[in-house]
Amino acid sequence: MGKLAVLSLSVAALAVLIGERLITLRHASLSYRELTQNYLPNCHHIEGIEYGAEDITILENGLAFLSTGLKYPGLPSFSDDPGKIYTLNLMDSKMKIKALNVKGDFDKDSFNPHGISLYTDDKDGAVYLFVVNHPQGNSQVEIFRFVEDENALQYIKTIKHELLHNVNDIVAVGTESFYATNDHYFTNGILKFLEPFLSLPWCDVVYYSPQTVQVVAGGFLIANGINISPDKRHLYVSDILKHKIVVLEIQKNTVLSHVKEVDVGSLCDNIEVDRESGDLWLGCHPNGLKCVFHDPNDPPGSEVIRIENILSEKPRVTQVYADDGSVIVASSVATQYGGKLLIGTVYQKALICDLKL
Ligand SMILES: [Ca+2]
Ligand SMILES: [Ca+2]
Repeated sequence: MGKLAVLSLSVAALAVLIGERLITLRHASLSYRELTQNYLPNCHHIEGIEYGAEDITILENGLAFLSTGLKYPGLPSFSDDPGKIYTLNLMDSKMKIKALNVKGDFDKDSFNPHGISLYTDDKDGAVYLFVVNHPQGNSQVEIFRFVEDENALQYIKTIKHELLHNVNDIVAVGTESFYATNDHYFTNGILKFLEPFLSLPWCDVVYYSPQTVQVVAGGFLIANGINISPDKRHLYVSDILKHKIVVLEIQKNTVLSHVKEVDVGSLCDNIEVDRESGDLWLGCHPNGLKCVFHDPNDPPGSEVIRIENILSEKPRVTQVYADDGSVIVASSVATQYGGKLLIGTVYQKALICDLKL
């Protein structure tokens, strides 16, 4: 075969591959999906949140923690200021956020908080906040103790490990131990881009304790949110580009078994678990491409999905809220407390609504 023929065949093969990839990505990002509005009563934006509240979690007493100001490579961000953690007391009708002051030897200027998780120590009632942090684009986990009477975080320690290379979310299971999701396998920029483009399912879940660090589950396209059942027996992981929540059973901390996958029909990001019912609340991106490219004239929408009875044979998956982006853009987390639903976003506002009875 002549050189020209080889070249022509190679170009044709590449064009077919790229075409096939674009079709696959169009399906994975649900970019063709039409969203029907599904509103809740009495929604209003939370004053003071303008640059995202990517993750939110709530203490048993109704105090919500909001991780704000994320700067994530490849996604829009609209402020150069360092990120902050805020609290919002859902038992107080004023609904005013308060910035948590960080005490101790901690670099606040490079704080870039992402996924968060609370852990209450049964022994003394101390509350710990675990925060995924990306200073200078790196990945590490910060552990703080919450000092309630000062509305402050006492810095305790930073955890870095080669297995914790692209951490997205965490769930704390002890005062120094947690499970974490990596949302990419590669750390190099171009390879990171190619990974979802080629649908490489190489993302994983890592267990960390001071004694053991190891990969405990793999095969995710993009492992995003993670959380745990109230009885601490099951982990839930969102495989965002597969539109699935993966259920894993914890045999031992480092031995997990795959139980099932539940289709959610949306790109679900963080997972919050109702401590009484065990229901999962998911902040989801109804259209992944719009979320990445963010055209203000055609903004990404927001969607909240609830899963009831996830461990039963017939889990119930319900859409609780949907907006085309005219109210709230790029929802990444949803969590409820006392009849209120809080919705946070990757790079825009946060919303609070009344749940329908
Ligand atoms: Ca989280
Ligand atoms: Ca996330």
